Amino acid sequence: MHVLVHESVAPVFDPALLVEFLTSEGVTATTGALDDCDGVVAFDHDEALFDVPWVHAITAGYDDYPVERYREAGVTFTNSTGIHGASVGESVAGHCLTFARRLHRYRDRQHDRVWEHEPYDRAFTLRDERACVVGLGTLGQGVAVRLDALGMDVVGVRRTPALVPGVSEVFTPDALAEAVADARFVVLTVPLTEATTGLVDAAVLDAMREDAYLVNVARGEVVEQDALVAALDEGAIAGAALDALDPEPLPEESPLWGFEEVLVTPHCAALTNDYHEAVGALVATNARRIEQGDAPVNRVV
Ligand code: NDP
Ligand code: 7N6
Repeated sequence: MHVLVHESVAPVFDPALLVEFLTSEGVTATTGALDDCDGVVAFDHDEALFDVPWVHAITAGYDDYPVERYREAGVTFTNSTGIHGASVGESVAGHCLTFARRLHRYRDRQHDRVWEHEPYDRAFTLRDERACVVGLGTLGQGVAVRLDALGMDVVGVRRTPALVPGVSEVFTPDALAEAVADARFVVLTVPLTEATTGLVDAAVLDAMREDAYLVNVARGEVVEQDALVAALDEGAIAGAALDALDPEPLPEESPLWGFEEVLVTPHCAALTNDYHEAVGALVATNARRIEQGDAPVNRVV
């Protein structure tokens, strides 16, 4: 089994780090040309991947990969769901704490060397506030347990209405407007699919409280961005933390950069200095399983 680490991973981590990790796990791994490899670890699709028996995405989301064409070409395709609960959970807890404790505004003022309190009615605690987490898989559960630990009342939305740790009530997608109505924070942790494209539209934003914050760590296309800008402009919601945008990078002229109550981050909620190890552990497991004729974990097709 020879695994090739594709150059497309470079924006996330140095490909050599994953080669080194896989080698330490006893997996033959290299960078370079795609010839003669049994598997490729990639961040982006490339047409040459149709000629490789197995493709592993270093991401949980695979909306950018031509999954049906892999199936037709007989390519096994696996993803990296399961590794982002702690990183994204902590990022979202940070977003909520930032808005409640007003840290973004103090950091803004620090750059101007201004020592000044926020208006008295602005600061609050997360304790007893409600969060609605839309999508209760790895990300959603990672978010839910952390917000629950901060004393929040956490409800969630998923297709199968089973409870998960930290969540007091689960709604199905048809009841999204009802689920978000009482929440101070609405956190998006769903995959981008046909059903979730534009899921948060003007009607859902309208159903949210005027003092509510939207946190999007899913994909930009899950939110109708023009409707979000309108809701922020009109004060229909209080603000937003946006790690996933449409398009990425967010264009310089986007009005989203300019709102005081919007945090824009460059799709980094999951990034940690050991990301290559988390991906590498999945790749090593699958390299062994495929070699032994077992089904790989995280198989998409
Ligand atoms: P999972 O597959 O573990 O979880 C997905 C969850 O979404 C499941 O609970 C699923 O429901 C639910 N879901 C699916 N469709 C719908 C729908 N139409 N309405 C409501 N809920 C729905 O995925 P992950 O948690 O690993 O990742 C989720 C997404 O987050 C990724 O696809 C990716 O786009 C994004 N992501 C972003 C990161 C970042 O850096 N910002 C990092 C990692 C992922 P059910 O439980 O019923 O099946
Ligand atoms: C950069 C983020 C995912 O889907 O969007 C994330 O896993 C990846 C590593």
